[in-house]
Amino acid sequence: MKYPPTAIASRFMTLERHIEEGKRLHPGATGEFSRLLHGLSLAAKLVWREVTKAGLVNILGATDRTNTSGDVVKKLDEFADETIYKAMDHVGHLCVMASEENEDLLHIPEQYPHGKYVLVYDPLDGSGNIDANVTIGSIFSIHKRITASGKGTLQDVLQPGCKQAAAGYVLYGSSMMFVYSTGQGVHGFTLDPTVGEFLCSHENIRIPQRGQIYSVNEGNFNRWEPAMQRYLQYLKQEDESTSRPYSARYIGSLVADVHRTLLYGGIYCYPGDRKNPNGKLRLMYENNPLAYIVEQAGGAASNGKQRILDIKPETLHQRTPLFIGSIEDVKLAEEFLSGKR
Ligand code: P6P
Repeated sequence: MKYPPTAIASRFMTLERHIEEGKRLHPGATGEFSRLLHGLSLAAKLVWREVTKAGLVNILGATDRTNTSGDVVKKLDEFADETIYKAMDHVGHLCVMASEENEDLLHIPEQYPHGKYVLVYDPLDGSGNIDANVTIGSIFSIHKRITASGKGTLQDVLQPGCKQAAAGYVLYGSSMMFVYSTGQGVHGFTLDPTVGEFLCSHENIRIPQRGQIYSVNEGNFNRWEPAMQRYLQYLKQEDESTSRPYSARYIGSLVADVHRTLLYGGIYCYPGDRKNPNGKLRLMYENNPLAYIVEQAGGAASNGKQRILDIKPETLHQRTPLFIGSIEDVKLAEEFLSGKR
């Protein structure tokens, strides 16, 4: 062949073309879905533009608000939340949205058509790291509505993660990445800012069956249940035959820690503890979309006892513990937590 296929494909495999070609894999796909994902990629670029100049303009720092989860709301949190909502509210394919930054549902303005999808998102995860210029990201989850028509309801939103139609995340780091899945594997795109296009850089990401990295905030060690403490001590023991000790990596930005786990393998844990029995991370717009992505890449995600994607949500901002990563690592964690080890 005149040109090596990879060189040409990545240069011309834009996110838009990938979504379009993926559409052909979905019988009966109407193109609504593609326009939805395209709208999200536009919103991501608008957020990226502010994130990259955050240090230069007065958009760093915190507002005087805390959100539903008790986190201090950063100015960029607010900007990202509003940007995603306004980029998506008029596309005509959504019946309702929900976001970490808003207690209640985000309804579609009356004047715009209501579509058959639901968007749930964390506009800027890891925002505690913004002022330190550490990688942060946006996380999104898309469901098909359950109600027939009109204004979307909580019933349309509170669906188990296994019902997701698509999920993904955006990384605002050393480069900007858009990682998504519609159930046909996981694909990563890197923004080429010179042309403003997301180009395919990570086609069909597969997570290693087992890794040698654990990612957890060990500052909470003394609050953990003994089984969780035993699990971590096991990973730190010297045993070449089982490739231990593992290395510790913790960025403190969920989307960055999970992305590294997706590429390198290993496990990210945010366990419950005696102060916060359900941990810190939210099911609907953090754990579910990331669990969908990691499972699509051949990994696993559990709350320590149950598959994340099988959890029936009760409330919009509910938290669950999270153990996510290589399938063998998540299984081992569950064995410790269930007392089998
Ligand atoms: P801790 C950021 O606020 C976040 O929700 C995740 O991005 C991150 O992984 C986690 O909290 C860090 O929490 O308790 O380790 O500081």
